Amino acid sequence: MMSAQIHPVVQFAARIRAHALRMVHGANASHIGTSLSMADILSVLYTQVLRVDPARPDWPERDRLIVSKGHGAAILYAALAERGFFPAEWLENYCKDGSKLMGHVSHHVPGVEVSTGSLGHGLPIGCGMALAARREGQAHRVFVILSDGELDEGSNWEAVLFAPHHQLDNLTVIVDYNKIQSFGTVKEVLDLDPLAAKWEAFRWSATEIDGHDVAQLESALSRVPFEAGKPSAIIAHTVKGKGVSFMENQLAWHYKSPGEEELARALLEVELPS
Ligand SMILES: Cc1ncc(C[n+]2csc(CCOP(=O)(O)OP(=O)(O)O)c2C)c(N)n1
Ligand SMILES: [Mg+2]
Repeated sequence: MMSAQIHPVVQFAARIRAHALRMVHGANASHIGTSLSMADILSVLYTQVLRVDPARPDWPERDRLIVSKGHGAAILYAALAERGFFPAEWLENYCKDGSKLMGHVSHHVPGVEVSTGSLGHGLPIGCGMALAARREGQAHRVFVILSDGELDEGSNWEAVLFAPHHQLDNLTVIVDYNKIQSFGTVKEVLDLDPLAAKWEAFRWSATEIDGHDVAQLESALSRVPFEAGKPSAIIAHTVKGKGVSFMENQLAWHYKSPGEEELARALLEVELPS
């Protein structure tokens, strides 16, 4: 297939996957599986959903995105560069001395709302932002991407209680439900199932989708809030390492960095013909 016929969201996802692989390799850094897992979610958000202006990262009416799984910094920075917030050349210095692009999400980077990486803080902050917007009569929306292992942090569940109590229907959570955390599967470490039912029980409006199917992502994200007066939760079933066959569902790629030969093989799988 010629790239001209490939959906722009899929092209964007392929480009940010390739950037993230090069960045993590260049820095000998961890967390490539984490990045690949949310590539399609970020692509749909940045190409179809978020009302942002790369020329004015502080535009007051912008939608807010908090990537609470801050160890996924590489692919967020890649998405921001592709969306035009800063030059793609910056990505070459990811995680290196003197670079703004630190290995966990940093608010010093244009387009980033909040520094994250200490897991469990993104949703509480997102609740505060959504409540403030409501009280000040502002129309922007707040989106928060959480990882599944992150849900072991109790702070999330206080926020899950808080948001529906305040009827924060300007708040949407996307859970990157890849079923793997740093030292084992979610099932082994602390089982979350039935996850959508838990959010519903806390009075969120929840839906489950395939987090790599861009049509499903677009459909869900374009329908928020699912119900007036309720926050929305999208449980996105994903695959850690998605897009690189030898990384998919492999715990090792939470920490391991691809060497030269692994990078070359991975790029062959993710890059589209130009
Ligand atoms: C408060 C806190 N505790 C522990 C860690 C160390 N840590 C980094 S990533 C991670 C879990 C990764 O799994 P998951 O949250 O499912 O994210 P994924 O990479 O699968 O998207 C942990 C425990 C952390 N960053 N913050
Ligand atoms: Mg996980």
